[in-house]
Amino acid sequence: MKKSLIIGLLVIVVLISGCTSTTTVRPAEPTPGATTPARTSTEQQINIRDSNFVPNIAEVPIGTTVIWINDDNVQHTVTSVSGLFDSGSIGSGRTYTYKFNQAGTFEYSCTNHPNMPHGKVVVTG
Ligand SMILES: [Cu+2]
Repeated sequence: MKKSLIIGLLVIVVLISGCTSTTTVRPAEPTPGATTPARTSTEQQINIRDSNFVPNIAEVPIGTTVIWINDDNVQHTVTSVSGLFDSGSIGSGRTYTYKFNQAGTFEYSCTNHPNMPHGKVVVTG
């Protein structure tokens, strides 16, 4: 009689522990909308293609992050004429980003290829 009681208790303990083990901690799921935070600032893409900045003149609102993408098979640079920014050499398929926090016209060139047409970013306040 006592043996069956002990076995019964063991069964209960196993059942309880079995139940509690199902309440494992779930990995935190991202809340909807939290995957793209701070997407308030705008972005402008400029491709470097066939040794040209495309678009050659980009007009953007203040606070815009400009992303240059080198689509060529040679290295280019995005170098501000006024010295405000300089990407250094951008390899093929690589990018360079710069955020424009002031209004104005910002001309830039490629120091690797002085004959490349200069590009311009026109930042409007
Ligand atoms: Cu170049």
